[in-house]
Amino acid sequence: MSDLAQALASLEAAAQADLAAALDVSAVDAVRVRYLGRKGSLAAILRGLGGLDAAERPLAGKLANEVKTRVEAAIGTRRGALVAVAQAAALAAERLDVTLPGQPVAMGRLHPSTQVLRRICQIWANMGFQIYRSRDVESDELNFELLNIPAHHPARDMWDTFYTETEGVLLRTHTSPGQIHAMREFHPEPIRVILPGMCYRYEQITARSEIQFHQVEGLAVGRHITMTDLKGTLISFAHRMFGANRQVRFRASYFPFTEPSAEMDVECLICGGSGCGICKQSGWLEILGCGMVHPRVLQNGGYDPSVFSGFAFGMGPERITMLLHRIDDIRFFWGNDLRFLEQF
Ligand code: 2U9
Repeated sequence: MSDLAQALASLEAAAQADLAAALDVSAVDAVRVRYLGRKGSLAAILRGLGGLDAAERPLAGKLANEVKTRVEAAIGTRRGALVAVAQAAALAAERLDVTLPGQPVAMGRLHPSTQVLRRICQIWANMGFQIYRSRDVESDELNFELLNIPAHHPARDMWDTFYTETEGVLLRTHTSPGQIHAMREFHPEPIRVILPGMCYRYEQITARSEIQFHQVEGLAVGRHITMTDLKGTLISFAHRMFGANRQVRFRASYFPFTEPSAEMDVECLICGGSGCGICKQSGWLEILGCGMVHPRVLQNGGYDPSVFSGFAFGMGPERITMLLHRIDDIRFFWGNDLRFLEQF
């Protein structure tokens, strides 16, 4: 027994001496392995416990544990001190190197419909049209009445509307009320404006229709503006937007605020006119509505329709984005799904 106590005492003394001599963390770790490791000195002593009398074993085990605990504590203390010294030395030596390359930041980008909306606006700006913004919450008067869509007129069925709890206040169903604002602001000067913005319709959400979507509408008012100006201007837009060689065609249509009214198609972007699933085998894609501003609407804007005339048009950037990128479901636009958005 006293032999064992002697061996433990000298083990502890040797470990303390080695620790005092250890000048870095790896030297301390080597001390741990040497004395406390599985093949270390303490393990060797403990294997000798088997040779003791059964009565002596508990006391011997206790002694060995006490030595082990003290040596472990000493190792921890020495290690902590050396780590602190090493850190202080590193801080002093390793100054901030501002020439190192920075951490790359994950860049966001514009929503696909914003990208197309901006391209459309840029083309119209290049053609001399000024961007005119107006409110999303509108009056019944501007959204409908002044656009020649009186209450109870069957044409109102073309726009399913979100009404607010305030009588006569609604979410605009098109950007057209902004054109009344523009006319009333600028008359009797001539106008060339485009109106990009969000519109709202109380509709079933399906692959083809959403309750919110953008529109870009345009308006030109002046003296001697004719249907020829409308056609030439819109053809020029289509060539800038879809390519200089694209065929376009106009079809007669109906809108309450224009007379005559038309829709413009471009040669199918997918098949080039030979017929495919996207253009329903027609070879044509409808991209906008247009017409000569109805005299009553000109009058509501403050212009004398016997002197002034104008043309107007409207298009849906989401629809155009879908055609350009072959997106087959409009719900992707406001679905906030990164798997969709990160493709653009
Ligand atoms: C005023 C005078 C005339 C704007 C027009 C259209 C035809 C049209 C739709 C196309 C796709 C909207 O996004 S869409 O669903 N627009 O077809 N818009 S003429 O005419 C106006 C507007 C205001 C004072």
